[in-house]
Amino acid sequence: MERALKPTLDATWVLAANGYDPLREGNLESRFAISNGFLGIRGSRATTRGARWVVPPRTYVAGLFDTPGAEGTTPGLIPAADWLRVRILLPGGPLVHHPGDVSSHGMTLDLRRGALFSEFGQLKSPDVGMRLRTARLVSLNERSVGLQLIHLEIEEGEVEVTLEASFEGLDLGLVPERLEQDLGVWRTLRSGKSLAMATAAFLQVDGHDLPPTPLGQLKCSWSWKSRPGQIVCFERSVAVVRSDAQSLDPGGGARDKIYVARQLGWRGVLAEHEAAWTSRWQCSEVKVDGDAFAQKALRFAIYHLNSAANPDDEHVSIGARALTGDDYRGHVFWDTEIFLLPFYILSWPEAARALLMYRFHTLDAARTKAAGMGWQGALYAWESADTGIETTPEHAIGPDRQIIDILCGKQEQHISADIAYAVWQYWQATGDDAFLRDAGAEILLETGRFWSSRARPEADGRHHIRGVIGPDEYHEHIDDNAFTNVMARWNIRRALDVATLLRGRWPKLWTSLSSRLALDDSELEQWRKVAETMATGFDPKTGLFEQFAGFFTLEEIDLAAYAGRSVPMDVVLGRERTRQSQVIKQADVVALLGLLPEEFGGENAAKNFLYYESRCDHGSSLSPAMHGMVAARLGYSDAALRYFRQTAAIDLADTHAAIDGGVHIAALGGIWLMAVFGFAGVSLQNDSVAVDPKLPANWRSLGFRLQWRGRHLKISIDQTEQRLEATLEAGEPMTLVVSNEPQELCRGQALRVDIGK
Ligand code: IFM
Repeated sequence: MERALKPTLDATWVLAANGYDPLREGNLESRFAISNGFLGIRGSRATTRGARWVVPPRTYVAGLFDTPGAEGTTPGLIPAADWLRVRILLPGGPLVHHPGDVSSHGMTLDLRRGALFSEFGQLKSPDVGMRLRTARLVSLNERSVGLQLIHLEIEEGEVEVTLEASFEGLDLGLVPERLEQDLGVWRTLRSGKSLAMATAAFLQVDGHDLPPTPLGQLKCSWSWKSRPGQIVCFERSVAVVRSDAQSLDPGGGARDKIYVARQLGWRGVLAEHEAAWTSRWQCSEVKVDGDAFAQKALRFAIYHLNSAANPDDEHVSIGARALTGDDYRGHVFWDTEIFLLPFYILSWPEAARALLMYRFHTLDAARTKAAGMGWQGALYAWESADTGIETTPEHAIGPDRQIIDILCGKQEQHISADIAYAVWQYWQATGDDAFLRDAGAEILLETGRFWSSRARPEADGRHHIRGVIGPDEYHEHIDDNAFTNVMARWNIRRALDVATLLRGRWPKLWTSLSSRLALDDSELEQWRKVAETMATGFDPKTGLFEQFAGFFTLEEIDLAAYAGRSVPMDVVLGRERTRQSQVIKQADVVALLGLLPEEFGGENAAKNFLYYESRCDHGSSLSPAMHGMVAARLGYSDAALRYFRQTAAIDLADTHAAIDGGVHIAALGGIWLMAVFGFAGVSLQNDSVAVDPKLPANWRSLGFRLQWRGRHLKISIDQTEQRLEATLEAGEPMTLVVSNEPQELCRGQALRVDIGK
């Protein structure tokens, strides 16, 4: 076991933290979290810190939402019991890892193997000295299974030792239904779900099994006499099953899963998990030569992206902090479709499909929301949990401790177009017609229908969308937000495209779908008119989009004068003055440029970028990444690299504001976006993939793999040699557009293109 508990030696594949610093503890727990898209466990310490350990390490289960507080409060993810609790009892009392004992403790997150290791060099108590190594993982191969391994080497002392393994937090948030020796079954208070956790644990002393002493519900212990040189190996596995209907008892399923895990043994579970990670890295690794920090940032980002998704569950999506922390209570935002989906679409299409199916399964809730607000079609929840009903809290405490209204749940409506955008991108990139027929088309039609009813004709002959919030949340209740309106127009046009496509290619399906949706030609004609006359705020004289009606008349504030501030500008200026100013919270017109560059012809892309960049305070973690991607495409490589580093620092830098509430998964998706869509300049065309590299000066090369319509491509960009090499590793020949020149790519023939100017 000792060998298995040694992390990867190559320092570029691991994150390490030594010692103990109470101020950094919450950060580490988020950053060092492990997850497989179903289970997520914060990277908390492996041994008890005694009374100071007040919050047990969180184990999250995707989709386990409930409203445990007063009725009517916001639903959130409910943590499961902590199945990792271990106490080592010695004659003088339990062994406690004292916070002051900084010398001995190290934690290593192994990004390559997807596991968290810790090592306690010397744990000394008056009775005994020991070395302790631990590992924990949640299997990427069998997502319901978690594994904990502990290797103890006794260095001195001949005393009675007891290792006690238990589950903690048995009645925190969930109602216990059945607590047995090796199985717990709980139900949620209100949401009608249940959860089962089955466990099996073994302990060997010098290679001999020791029988456990059962201590009741999910708790047992082993006792032995220590002696110097003794090796003790402890293994515990857990199998977790969630049931979304309380009538179905998940206990049997959890027992079956633990039985299979026991048959495999910890070596088998570990081997399958590592093989699954190897295959994920094979598909998704991005290699940078010449910038060690960028390489680490990409590995860290891709580790969390691969950890966050679950291709086998269509009823969950990825929350703003994935399964790594409590912030935003597991709620799903546009972050998933706009910042994460591109990674999954191009490197893990099965995961992308499941994430979009979650939106299909929540389409009815989106229809209900639209109808409730007096519109047609589907308006998705700004914050969504399991059912898709709106879960944005209506109030929050502002920086000045005043209670403020949160209007996003009602007004941040661009989410519907963002989801449509992701559906279209997925279908374009995968050619998954079955998805389009079964789910995607309906999402596109119902969101297109929403916008066609939402935009109203006015005396100027144009359609206007009033009373919204764009991505820049400093400005509420605004009219004609360029991002919202242009995305809405794009959404309507794709809905019309999909109607034409279905009618032509699958007429029977079109007949049944259009009749089920009561969609006729006159309505489609009305959609067309709305799209044609949508107000966009574009001024052909200046080439600028006005972010929303009246934005140009607001107070201009020189953000350079506030450089070095540690809080967002709405805190510096106050909410009201910020609202009356041109200070922007995050990429808004710049996000539109990132998503629909074709709307910005000629010089307009650069003009809009430079105009809005200088007005943005990056008050959202999503903002630098979107700016970085756009800057990289425009060839502003130095600025783009600055944004890349700023984004990486959000979750990686110890100096950054606390990330106790979990990693910022959208910013991590943004790191991938900046590298692949930004510096490599990858874009999806109608019938091809395009690459237009503009690497930062210090990046000698950039390499990655992509999947496109069943093909597997490998692309390496060598800046030193000014050459791009592409290989088609699987699939039919295709066109790859390199720096605007179409090239044919066939299997077995590496394509080499000179990219020197
Ligand atoms: O979705 C974002 C939003 O754009 C800004 N506030 C935080 C949300 C979750 O990341």
